[in-house]
Amino acid sequence: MHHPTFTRFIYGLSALFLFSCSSAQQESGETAQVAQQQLTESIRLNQVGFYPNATKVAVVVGEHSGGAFYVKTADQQQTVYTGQLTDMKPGEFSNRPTRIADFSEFKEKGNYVLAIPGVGHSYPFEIGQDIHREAAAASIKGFYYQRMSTDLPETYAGKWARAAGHPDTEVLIHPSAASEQRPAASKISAPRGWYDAGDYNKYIVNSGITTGTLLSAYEDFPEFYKTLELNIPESGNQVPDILDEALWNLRWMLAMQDSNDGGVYHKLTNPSFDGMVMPAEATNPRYVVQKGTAATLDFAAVMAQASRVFRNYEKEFPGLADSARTAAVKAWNWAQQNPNVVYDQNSMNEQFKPEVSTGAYGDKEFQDEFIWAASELYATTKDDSYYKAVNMLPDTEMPLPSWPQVRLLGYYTLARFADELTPAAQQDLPEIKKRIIAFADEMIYGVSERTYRTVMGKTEKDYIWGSSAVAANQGIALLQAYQLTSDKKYIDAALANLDYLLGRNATGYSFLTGFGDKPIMHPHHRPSVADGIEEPVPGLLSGGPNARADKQDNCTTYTTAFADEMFTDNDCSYASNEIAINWNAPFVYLAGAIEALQEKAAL
Ligand code: 9MR
Ligand code: 9MR
Repeated sequence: MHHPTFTRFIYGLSALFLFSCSSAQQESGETAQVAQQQLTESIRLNQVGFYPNATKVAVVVGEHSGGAFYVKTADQQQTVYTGQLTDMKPGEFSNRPTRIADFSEFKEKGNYVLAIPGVGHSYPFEIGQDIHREAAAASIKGFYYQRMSTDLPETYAGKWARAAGHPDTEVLIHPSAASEQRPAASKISAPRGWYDAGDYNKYIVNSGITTGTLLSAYEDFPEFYKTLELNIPESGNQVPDILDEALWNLRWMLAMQDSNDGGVYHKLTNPSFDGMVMPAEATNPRYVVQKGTAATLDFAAVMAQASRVFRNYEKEFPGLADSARTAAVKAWNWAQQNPNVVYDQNSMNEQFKPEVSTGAYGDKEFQDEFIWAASELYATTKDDSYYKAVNMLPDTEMPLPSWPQVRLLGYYTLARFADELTPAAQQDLPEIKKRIIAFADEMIYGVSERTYRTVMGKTEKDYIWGSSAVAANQGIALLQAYQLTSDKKYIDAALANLDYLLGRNATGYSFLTGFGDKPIMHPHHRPSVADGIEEPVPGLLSGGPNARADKQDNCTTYTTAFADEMFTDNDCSYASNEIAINWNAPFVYLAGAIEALQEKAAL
């Protein structure tokens, strides 16, 4: 049985087989010349496909004389569109020659390849409506595969079925987290949640932005998500699957709050990373560590948002919205009393044993967490005091969201509920909207001059650890501007970043497992490494190129040193090829939002 997310992959393989057969029977003339072309990885395009009326761009990399390109039917029998490559431009980071094939004018639905004499033909791709629907669904389903404390039976997980790992019902209080009511080595129960990434720990800070982004996807596009079925155990209940999935993590997060004081533990973790084994085999002791301001405020924000969202599902989850709201308020109050508790793993390790060496997610600056938590609490309760408790516009910065930087998540929420807010926020809203639009304008400035024509890759700074989330979060910011203006240029730019993630990039990979003809196959992801199945767990987003990756993970398989190419599809590479929930979530938003908006934007 083929898993549905692999159909495009399988299709690609059979199409390649077709090409090699057809090239055996050659005719003469130009058509035959093009038909002789072999598959080339030098043509970079969204390997999943294109909407009929959207911009359609491929980038051709390498020495070449230019001239014509051809869009041909997938069997290569018919040329359906002829265009001219642009003049050569050297890549911004590598200096490699690049040319653009723009076939936006061609709008017929179907399956095609792009062929360039002297270069070869591209992977087959599809033009059609709903072209990213499967990827949008699979990237949420990716969270299901990350579920802790439960079996993944074959009915839902297909060949990636596995036994439950990490019950987390007897979690030790680490000495750094000891309190009078909960002394060191006493136990709490905090099951469920998602594995953070390729490792088996769960971290509140990273869960915060992740879960918030998924809930925002739903809040922005509820009608779309009501129709998106994922084949998870809860499918078929009255609740959209994306919310059922989010709830798996929310239930865990709730258990991370100390009900005695409202503070939230920074993470639930082993002392050190597990080996590359399946979840059920990873049985090291688990701890909750020190409470912190970042964790507690991120928790407050997410619980306030969850309360708002699940208020509409009172019948299915009686009391959930109230519990989430109470938890959010308690967390907020703790942070008011403890506004500057940094999680500093090194100094914690100097004081307490056992030492903890798993992911730190140590943020030292909490202004943005206060803004986000205040925005969510205010939007949910309409109580002015939250809004007034923080300086919402402390400076003119518009930092792209990432795990240590959540200011804009607050602004997005304020913009989303602009019409329902009290006068306290009304005075700032025009400015907040203006800044979101200006931020988007700044991102798209110069994009048509860039070699890959994507917002992603404007500067080397985009290629950090988890750069795929930079691309996806830029896409989200662009979509906020689209929602505010209905100006198509913003959704076009967001779509170009989705093209980037699915193949139009300097590495030539599709970064979403199971999608495209050259998807990553060897992510740093323990189940994918240990399960003995060739294909990695589907619907997971690789971190992507990272200018400093070779120095961070010391893998020896990097082949270039250029920022946009510093990537290796090898499971040794946690600095360029790990998967993580905070990278998947913005992909979910980006792909889902574009699907939801395709009609309005006439894509
Ligand atoms: O598997 C770990 C991954 O999730 C982290 O992102 C990464 C950086 O903290 O560390 C990985 O674990 C490695 C550890 O740091 C060093 N020894 C090898 C571990 C597995 O490759
Ligand atoms: O995403 C995190 C990245 O910003 C940091 O530079 C990196 C090193 O501290 O850690 C990344 O987060 C990892 C976390 O610490 C442990 N789980 C895997 C995460 C993704 O690699």
